[in-house]
This record gives sequence, structure tokens and C-alpha cells, in this order.
Amino acid sequence: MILSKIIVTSFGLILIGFIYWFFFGKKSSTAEVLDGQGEIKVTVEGGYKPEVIKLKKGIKTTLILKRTDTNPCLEDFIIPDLKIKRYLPMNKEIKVSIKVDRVGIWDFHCGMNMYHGKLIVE
Ligand SMILES: [Cu+2]
Repeated sequence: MILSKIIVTSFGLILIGFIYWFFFGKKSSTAEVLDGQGEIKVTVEGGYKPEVIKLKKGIKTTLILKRTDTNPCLEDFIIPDLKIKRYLPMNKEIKVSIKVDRVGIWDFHCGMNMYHGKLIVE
């Protein structure tokens, strides 16, 4: 009787922990520029970390992209709607300055459109 209560309780706690981790884990992949001009470091490895980047409308932000993944499909960093395309050499920081004057969401992706991320301009 007591043992089954312990099992049920610990299972519940594990489940709560998992749910918390699931949502918290997703949030941690977002970077946000809170004030003024800013720089955001983006690691390119098996995708983009962070994959969601929040920017402020009309404020210049510099993305510092560093590719540490040998996968050649991540060589190109493309934001199609902003007409940005950059070559990312291995282990080198490449700066991409962005200033968007409109609120909206802009997708970015790799050369073959397999890895994705987005810029949210608020
Ligand atoms: Cu690709």
C-alpha cells in the first residue's frame, strides 16, 4: 500500500520534471535582444543554437555565427526575405548585421533548406 503510493508519487514527480524540462528546454533555444544594439552568438552545429532569435524593430543587431559542424550543407547561412547569404567557414566567427524596420517573422536556413531557424522582429 505505502510502496504503491511512493511509486505513484515519484512517477508523478518525474512526469512533472519531464514536462518542465520539455518546455524549459524549448525556451532556452531562444535568444532575445532586450535593449539597444546587440550581438547574438549563434552556434551552427547540427542546426542553429539558438534557433529562435528575437530582435527589436529598427535596431541593428549583429549575429555572430560560428560553424563547428563539418557538414557542408551548413556552409551557407541564408535569410531569403532579407536577401542575406553568407558563407560560414569552419570555426570562424562571421558577423552578419541585421536591421529590420518591420515587425514580423523571418526564416533563415542552411544552403539546402534542411536546418531552420527564425528571426522574430518585435
Ligand atoms: Cu542543409
